This record gives sequence, C-alpha cells and structure tokens, in this order.
Amino acid sequence: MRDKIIEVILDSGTDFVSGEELSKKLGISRTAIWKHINILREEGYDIESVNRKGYRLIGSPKDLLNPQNIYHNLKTEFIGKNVIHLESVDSTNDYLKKVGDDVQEGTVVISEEQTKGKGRLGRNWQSKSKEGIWMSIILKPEIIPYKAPFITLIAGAAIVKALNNLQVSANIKWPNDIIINNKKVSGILTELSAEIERINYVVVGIGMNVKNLDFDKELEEKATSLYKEDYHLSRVEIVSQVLYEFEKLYNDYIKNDYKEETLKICKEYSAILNKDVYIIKGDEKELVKCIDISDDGNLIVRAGNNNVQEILSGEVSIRGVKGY
Ligand code: BTX
Repeated sequence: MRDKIIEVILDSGTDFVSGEELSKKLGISRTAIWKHINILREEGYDIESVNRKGYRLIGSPKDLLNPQNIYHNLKTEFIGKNVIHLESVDSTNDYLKKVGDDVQEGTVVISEEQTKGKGRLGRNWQSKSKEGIWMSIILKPEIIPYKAPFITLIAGAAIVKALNNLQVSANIKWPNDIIINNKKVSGILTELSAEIERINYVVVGIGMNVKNLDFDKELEEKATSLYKEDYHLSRVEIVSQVLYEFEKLYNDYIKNDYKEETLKICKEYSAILNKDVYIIKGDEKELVKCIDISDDGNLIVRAGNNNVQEILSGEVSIRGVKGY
C-alpha cells in the first residue's frame, strides 16, 4: 500500500494530493492513509501536509534503492519489474542463485551492502553500505549454454552506455570492467546454472562504486567511484538507465540473435583496443596488442611473435601496461 501512496504522490509532482483523493484512489480510509504517511516519514520521505490541501512530497530518500524509487520512471518491459531490496546480504549473486527457480525472469536483487561480494575467479568485491550499486539480475534465456558469456558483454555495453547517457565518460576494459581515468568503477560477474543443452538461469551481477570517497589501501591505486571523479549522480537514476539499456541489448540478442549493437558499443568505448596489454593466465603473463573483438565477443590479440590469437572471456585477466 505504501508503494501505491508514494506512486500517487510522486506522480502529482509539486502539487498537493488531498487525503480524500488518496483514500478514494486506494480504497482505504483517510486515517489509514495518515498512518501510512507517518511510516513513510519514518522511512525518510519528507512529506508536507497542509490543512485542506493534503500531502506533497518535498524530499524523498531519492537515492534509496527501494522498489518504489526504482519502479518510478523505469522504462523496461520485464527487467526490474520485480525488485528485491535488502539492507545487507553476503552476495546478491548468491542470493539469486538460491531462489533462482522461484523468481520471475528479470527479477533484480539490490543490497545496500554485501558482506561477501564476489569478483571473478574467486576474487573479492568490496561493497560497503550505501556507497554503491550492488545488484544482480536473473535471466532465463532459451539459448544454448555456450552463448551465455556474451551476456557479460551486453552488461558491459549497457553500463557504459547508461553512464555516457548521464554524461559520464567511461570505458570498457574487456570483458567485464568499466573504467574511468584508468581506474575501475564497475565490474560484472556473470554466473550460469545450466545443463548440457539448456540454461536454467543466468545471474548477472553488477557492482558500481558511486559514493565512495576512499578505498582500502590495496584498492586505492586501481579503484575509483563516480563521486571521486566528480560525478554526483543518483543511484536510482543510474540503475534505471542501466536496466533500460541492458534490456534493449538483451532482447536483441535473445530474440533476434542480433549482436551488432553490443559489439559496436564495446568497440567504440573500449579502453584497450589498439593498445598493448598483459594477458594474465595463472602465473603466466604475456604482452600483446589488442586488435579487435570477434563476432562472438572474444578478444583478438597479436602476440610478440605476430601470432594472432582469440581470447575467451572466462579464462584470463587483463592488465594495462600503464595503470590499471
Ligand atoms: P574482478 O575479478 O574483475 O575484480 C575483482 C578485483 O577488483 C579484486 O581482486 C580487487 O582487486 C578489485 N576490487 C575489489 N573491490 C572493488 C571495488 N569495489 N571497486 C574496484 N575494484 C575492486 C569484477 O570482478 C566483478 C565484480 C562484480 C561485483 C558484483 S556486485 C553484485 C554482484 N554480487 C556479487 O557478489 N558480485 C556481483
């Protein structure tokens, strides 16, 4: 019910909505409305009430990633239509993997904090409370499992597109990092539950540093946040942009097997194409030049001996020659 009250109040913008109007629209008494309004106030909504005029929202916890805020203005068909908002969780990816079969496709889990945020290859992802966006999306595509890794590229393209829509100059470090000024601002972890021929579900985890003003010592050199780069954006706005851009590219891929737009964005905003990088696999490190991204989303590189190789996303880490 409180979601609906906020929806009506948000829709009326700077105008007042009377208690009577709310009570008629929602089919509950004016006293009940008043009780809900009081709880909303406790949750941080700044709701003005004026005799004979009604209620008006003057300040919402706009940056709280709660479902009401996210549903408002979300322009997607199915991604983010069901949002689960948590205060704290071990990992939003692990949360979705536990409930995977029971939730609808497009369900998004967002937590204000992760106590065991995960990166790739068993690495750790620092996810402090309210500092960033720590979210996962569950997908149930009818494609063969080997086509799933491309979804990481779709997520990367969606994030970089969303950030650039918001005037943030960000690039993709293939396959799963988004960087600003040579430092990592966002990362993607895609996990798969599948049988040989079919996918049960894919969980796409997205971490983005938004408000962090400092990082632990070991991350200082390689991590940044939007605030640190002087982009003061609302987390809610970023989430709705990312989900919107993601859904478009995802639908293209799943419904029409159309990958060109994702590949175009990945190339246009690439931080490594035409550059020398180190490819790191276990203890081995090789200096190569990145020359292209293949139609399947693999990185094409030229090694020192002039051999051209195609690198699959799951197996390596990439380091720039300078910086991150
Ligand atoms: P990755 O393996 O490419 O990056 C992990 C590495 O990045 C770490 O080893 C560390 O050096 C560095 N790092 C750790 N935390 C941060 C941070 N906050 N900002 C920048 N660099 C950092 C990238 O993996 C994939 C990350 C996905 C995170 C999301 S959050 C929601 C979902 N749930 C979950 O547990 N993981 C995903």
